[in-house]
Parts: sequence; structure tokens; C-alpha cells
Amino acid sequence: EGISGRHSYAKYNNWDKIVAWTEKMVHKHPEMVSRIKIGTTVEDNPLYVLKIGKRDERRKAIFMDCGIHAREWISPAFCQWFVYQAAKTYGKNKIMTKLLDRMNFYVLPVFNVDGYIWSWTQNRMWRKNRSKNQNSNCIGTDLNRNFNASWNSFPNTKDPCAETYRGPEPESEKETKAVTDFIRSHLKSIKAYITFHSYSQMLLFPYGYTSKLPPNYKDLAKVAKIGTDVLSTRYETRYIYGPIASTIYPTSGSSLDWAYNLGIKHTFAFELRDKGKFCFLLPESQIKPTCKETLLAVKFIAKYILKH
Ligand code: ING
Ligand code: ZN
Repeated sequence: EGISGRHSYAKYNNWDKIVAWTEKMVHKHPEMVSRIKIGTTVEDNPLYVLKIGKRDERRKAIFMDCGIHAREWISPAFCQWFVYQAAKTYGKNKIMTKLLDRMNFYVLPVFNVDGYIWSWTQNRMWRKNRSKNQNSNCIGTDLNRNFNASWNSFPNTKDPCAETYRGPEPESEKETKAVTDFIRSHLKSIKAYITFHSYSQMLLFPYGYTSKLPPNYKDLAKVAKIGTDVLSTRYETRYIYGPIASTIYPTSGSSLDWAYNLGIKHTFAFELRDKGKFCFLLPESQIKPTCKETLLAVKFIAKYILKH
């Protein structure tokens, strides 16, 4: 616990608290939750995935990651809430019970651990990871430009000092490599990929690197429409949805497009609250409401995956 208080779902938790929380979840729910170390970061911190569900690899699975960008603190808060609610409501909530009886969730609560720590200790507005760049004093690669999805198609990500620096090559970063290796090795079961960012209140799907629509566009748009409708039932929070390129902005090298092109036909990115009032500094009073409404949409997507 220490002087800074204990873990809370109503607060933002630092990395040490999140690590302790992963241990607690495994100890409290050994049948349901296990922790997998999928790699380490540039600064040698562990990358942990929590697996929720029974140990049957043949089942469908959904991979979810939070905190690919350091300053988007509401994102890791959601992943923690998801794991907590899943474990707590299994056997009580009908939908959650059905989901966990039939599928596994792999949850990476903090993707960019080094950046997250930096955002707590040095610079609250940090976005990238913390790797050193050759021939530049600027630090960090934007992990969401470092994936092998039309990686070199936008010239604005070539500058190591840019906030959206793509890195020297696709998967150059240890964090990216750990995640892509994990997903590739579980590809048979993974039927959906969901990544959590903030802010903007959007539900995005491919593509980012082209204005062409993905082959199953209609299907993705339908899931996103119902997902955002369901989300709004709780607090009337308004989301828009659509392809990355036309809904937020064109980008290449994102995890979402990479996962889609790998063959995961349902890939979504949430841009959580808000729409610009507090931006990345979303007040702690909004953590629980944001998590509760988002969980409704995620459960809907998971139900859809189970049926199709
Ligand atoms: N937005 C995302 C970004 O990486 C995004 C938008 C999501 C792009 C998914 C591509 C894929 O720029 C924020 N706020 O980081
Ligand atoms: Zn982001």
C-alpha cells in the first residue's frame, strides 16, 4: 500500500499498484484469471497479459490492450475495471457468465509501461515509449505507428522528434514485438482485437492507411452502431463511429490495421471520454462512469463474436 494509498478503481493507479493488482486478481480468482508475461519493455519492465476464462485454448478469444499511449490514463483504468467486473460478476451476471463459459479474454492492461511510468513521474503529457533514437536526442517511438501495416506510407512519422514517430522499422520496439508475437501465436483462437485510447468518444475500425473500406465494412459498421447505441444507454454519452481514416484521421502503422490484415476480422479502437474539455486529464470522478458505459459496448461486441 504505502503512503500513496491503495489500489482503487475510482482512481488512476501507478504502475506499481497495477502490478500488485495483477497479482491480487490471480490470487483471488485462480480458476478464472492467470497472468502471462509476454515480454519486457526497453527499460526492462514486464509486459503482463491477464487471461480471463478457463484454460481451454480451443475456445474463441478476444485480445484487448490498454495504455499504448502513456498519457491516456483512462484506458488502463478501463482494462482494470474490465478484469475486475469479469471476475466479480461471473456466475452472477447472465451475459458475463455466458461469455466467460465460452470464450477467453486476453487483457494487456498497460501496453506502454515505460511511457506510463514516465507520465506519472516526469511528464504527464508523454505519449510514446522510452526508447533511444539513433542520431537524435529525441526519445521514443509511437507504438501505434510501429506496426507492420502500410508502415512507411505517411511521411509525417519519419521524424524521431515527432509525437507520432514510427520507429526505425516495423516492430522495431520491444513492446510492439511482444504483442505481435503473442497475437500471432494465438491467432487460431483470437476472433476480435480491441484497443483503448482517449479521447474523442469514437468507436473506430479499419482502415487508417487508406480510404478504401474493409471487405466486411457493413458488418463492422453494424457492430459499431449497436455498440455505441448500447454505450449511450447508461449516461447518454454520445459516440460517433466509422473507419479510422475518415472518422479521426489517416494513419499508418497502427495496431488495429495490422491485426485486421493478419486475419482478425473484428478489430475496434475506442477513443474514450471526453470530447476535449479535460482531454487526457479526465477527472477521477469520471473513471467509473466511463468504465461502466464502455463495458456495455465491449460486452455487446463479445456477444456478437460468440454468435458469429
Ligand atoms: N488516437 C489514435 C492515434 O493513434 C487511432 C487514433 C486509433 C489511430 C486506432 C489508428 C488506430 O493517433 C489517439 N488519441 O492516440
Ligand atoms: Zn492513443
